[in-house]
Order: sequence, then structure tokens, then C-alpha cells
Amino acid sequence: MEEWITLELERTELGDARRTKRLIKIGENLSAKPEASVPVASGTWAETKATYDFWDSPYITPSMIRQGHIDATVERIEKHQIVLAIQDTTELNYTTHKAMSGIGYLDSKYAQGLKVHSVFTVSVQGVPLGIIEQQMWARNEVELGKAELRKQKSTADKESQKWLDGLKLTDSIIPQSVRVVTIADREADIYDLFACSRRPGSDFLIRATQNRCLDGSEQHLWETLSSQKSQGTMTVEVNRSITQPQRTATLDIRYTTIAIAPPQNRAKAEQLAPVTLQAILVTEADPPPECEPITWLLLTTLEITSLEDVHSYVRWYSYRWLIERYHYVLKSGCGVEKLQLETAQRLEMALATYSIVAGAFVVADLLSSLFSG
Ligand SMILES: [Mn+2]
Repeated sequence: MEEWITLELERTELGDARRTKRLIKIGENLSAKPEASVPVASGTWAETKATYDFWDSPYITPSMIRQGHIDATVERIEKHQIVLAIQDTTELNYTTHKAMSGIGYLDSKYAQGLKVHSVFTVSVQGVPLGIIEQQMWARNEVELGKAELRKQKSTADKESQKWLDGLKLTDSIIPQSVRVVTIADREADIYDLFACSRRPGSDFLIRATQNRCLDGSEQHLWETLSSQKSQGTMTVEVNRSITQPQRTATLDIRYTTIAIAPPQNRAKAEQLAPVTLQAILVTEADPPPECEPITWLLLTTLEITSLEDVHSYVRWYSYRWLIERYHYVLKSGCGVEKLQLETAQRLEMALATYSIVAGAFVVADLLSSLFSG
């Protein structure tokens, strides 16, 4: 694990080789004891102080810390013909810290918590390749006062913008020679995302939640799919979660081409056009009694020429759990919500460092399960 961290971080460009050496040392310390506090993981007071000094440095930013890992990830991506770019959001809660210190623990905008939106890349065989993008922002912007709010659109707009920003960055970071499929859960069922322009070789595969109106049809999305005859079956591995045991699920497959109509309230004023997509509905035929059956309605720009294509796309979607795993390792495995840091800068720098440590664990986890299984 420490070796992986060293290789991953050694090309991080921080303007001075000694800073990179320090980052590697911090990465090694934290990944040896990810769940421990920073002083415990650092071992000695001198090492602890060196870590805090590094995070306090005016010459280093969180994105500089992430860049070495992103570059290494892009190198891994280049060896593939197609990669999956999975987007998801998690929340880090820092509410209790404020209460503990009683004097305002961090800048007010961090006192409540942070949202973390990551783009995690995975091969089409389900092997994690790494993070290519990560955004963090304060959760409760409403409380930041009017000046800050005026700069932004509504929170809802900003929240949905993260998917479009993620897609744009994915398109620019992943080399043109590599095809990329952006994957996201129901939160990303947004017309603007479906309609936004993508580079050649960039597609998406997104789980639908809304029962959208279809263009030129009386029927809505869900009825259109569920009224199809079953076109085949397949199995997918469902990973263990808090609520469910690991299992192999057998799915009934239905798919067809649809055109989703633009949102009615905006269609005219903004001259929005319908978007033609492939829709795939998979439903679990015989779920174990204690399990919630799988029902995924997926919308994609990927071409479907055979049932085999549909099998691949559904399997790719099933790899979305890897980003949940990554965020879980960041939160629980690395205990980042328990970080006792005095400034917002230290916290952001620490989070950037831990985001690489968490990535290392997800990669190592999977490699060891491949070798043992
Ligand atoms: Mn989500």
C-alpha cells in the first residue's frame, strides 16, 4: 500500500522536490494508519508538526495535491480503449465540531459540512483506475448570507450543474483516443445533462427516476419500457451493503429507442429540442425475500446493436458501487469527519491528501480480492 502511494505521488509537482518528498511521507504515514488521528498516524510530534506545516503552506493548494494522482490515473486510462467515468456526491458532516469547541470550530461555511463530488474512473472490467476530478463545497449556502447567494444561481441549479461540470472535465481530461462513458445514479436524471454537448467518443449511462413525457407519444417513459416484451435475461453481481447481502441477481431485460421531451415550462422560451436516447429497463425476476429487487431504468447515448451490448451496459452500470465504496472508505475508513483541524485550509488540504489515500485502498482492496478469489 505504501509503495503504491509512493509511486502515485512521486511526480506531484509542488514547486520544490522537498515538498513532494514530504507529501509522500505524509501519504505513507496516513495510509499505514488511515483510521488513526493525524498525530497518531504521524508517530512523532515532529512528524505531526511537519504534516500541519505542509497543509498550512501558502505555496500548495488542494488541487496541486490531487494533480499527481490525476496524472497517474490518466496514464492508466491511456492503456484502455473504453473507460467508465463514474460521478457521485457524498456529504461530510462537521456539525459536531462546532459544538465541541464552542467557539466556532472552522470558518462558518465549513461548520455545517461539505459536499464532495468525485469523478472516479473504472475499466470496463470493473478495475478502479482513480479519481480524475473532485469538487468540494459548503453544504448550506443559504446560511452564507445574501452577498454570496447573489453570485450564484439557486442552490438547486448549482447542485445539478456539478454533473455537467463533471462531464465537461471528463471530456477534457480523458485523452481523445479513449472512449468514455459517464455513469451516474438517479440524481443525475436531468434534461440539461442529456442535452449538453459532448466530445466525440463520450457517452453517458444514467439511471432515470422521472417518468418523463416522450416526444411524439401519448405514453410516458416508464410505461413505454414496461409494456415491452422481455427481450432476454442476464445476471449481475450485487455487492453487499448495509441493507443487503451479496447476491447474484437475475434480471429481465427490456429496451427501446425513445425521445424525451424537454421540460414543458422551459421548452418554448429556451427553444429546447427532444433528445433521442436508448432506454434499458432491467427488473429482478426472483429477488430473495429480504432484498429490495433491482429495478434500473437506464438512459444512454450508447448504441445498441445487439442484446450483448445491453448486457455490457448493465454490467458497467453495476460497477457504480465502486464510487460508493470509495466515498465510504474516505469517510469511514479514513475517518475524515473526525479530523481535528483548526482552519478551513488545513481541512481542505487534509481532505485532498486523504482522497488519494482512500483511492489507494479501493485499488488495493479490489486487487487483493481478485488475487484471493
Ligand atoms: Mn448519489
